[in-house]
Amino acid sequence: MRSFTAQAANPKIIVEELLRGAGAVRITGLFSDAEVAEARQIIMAHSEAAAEKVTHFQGAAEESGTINLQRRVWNLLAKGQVFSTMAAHPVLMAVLRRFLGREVIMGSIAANRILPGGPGQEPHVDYPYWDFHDPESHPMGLNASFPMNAQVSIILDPFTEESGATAFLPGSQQELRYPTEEDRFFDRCERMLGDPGDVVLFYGAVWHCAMPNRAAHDRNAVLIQYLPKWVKPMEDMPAALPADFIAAAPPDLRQLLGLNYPYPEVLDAAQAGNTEGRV
Ligand SMILES: O=C(O)CCC(=O)C(=O)O
Ligand SMILES: [Fe+2]
Repeated sequence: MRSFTAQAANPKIIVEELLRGAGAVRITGLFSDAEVAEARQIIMAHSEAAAEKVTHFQGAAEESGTINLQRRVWNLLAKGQVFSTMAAHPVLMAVLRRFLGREVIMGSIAANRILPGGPGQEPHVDYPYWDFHDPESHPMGLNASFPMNAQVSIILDPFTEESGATAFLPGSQQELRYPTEEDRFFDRCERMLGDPGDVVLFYGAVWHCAMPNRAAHDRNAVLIQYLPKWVKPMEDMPAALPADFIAAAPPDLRQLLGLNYPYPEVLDAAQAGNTEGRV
């Protein structure tokens, strides 16, 4: 996986790497120690209760009985200003705008905390591809040459092989399908290693999964999903945020929340109560 400093994070080179290279890049040192500490503290506090929140890929966890050791914290924008800063970081926005279009939106921002002893996941592809076991539920001819997802993992604890750094198979994004046993994912995968404050940006069509945490420390990351403006977001963030948060949101954040994109709209004049009509 190629690594860039924030200053050297050239969107053109990174987008090429996402589409036709490994499918993932690291950007080092994007967030300060203070930002990492604040985000981590909020996530730890919100995930203290052992109650497991819904996750989409429990996989091995259900079998091993370790379900409480992988915890999600959803709707992070409502839980601390630092998460808005992270989601709309200008270095990320420049890459994402090139990759997914200038009007890119956010589909989800959640934390994944894997406690010591916690389980990994099954290799998968991310929303909106994650039901790709059933390719016929998607349009005919869909392929990976134009992307409908980008994932950002903001690393808040050391991501090592031992602590369960995300595994991925470089180049697999080009196939746009689910891995099977014959793909021998776990024999061939690489790991998204990094330090707190680093970011891994990947195309969610690349086969990947969280790995078991065998370290003595928690493994926290903020996971952000970005989508083209017309893909239905996974989380209904505007509905989950207070009205005053939305009223005060700066322009990039409004865009990420999907507030600039008007569809679906009621375009029938009578229904819209618009006596002058629209067309
Ligand atoms: O936390 C990780 O390492 C990856 C999580 C992931 O891929 C997912 O939940 O879709
Ligand atoms: Fe994933």
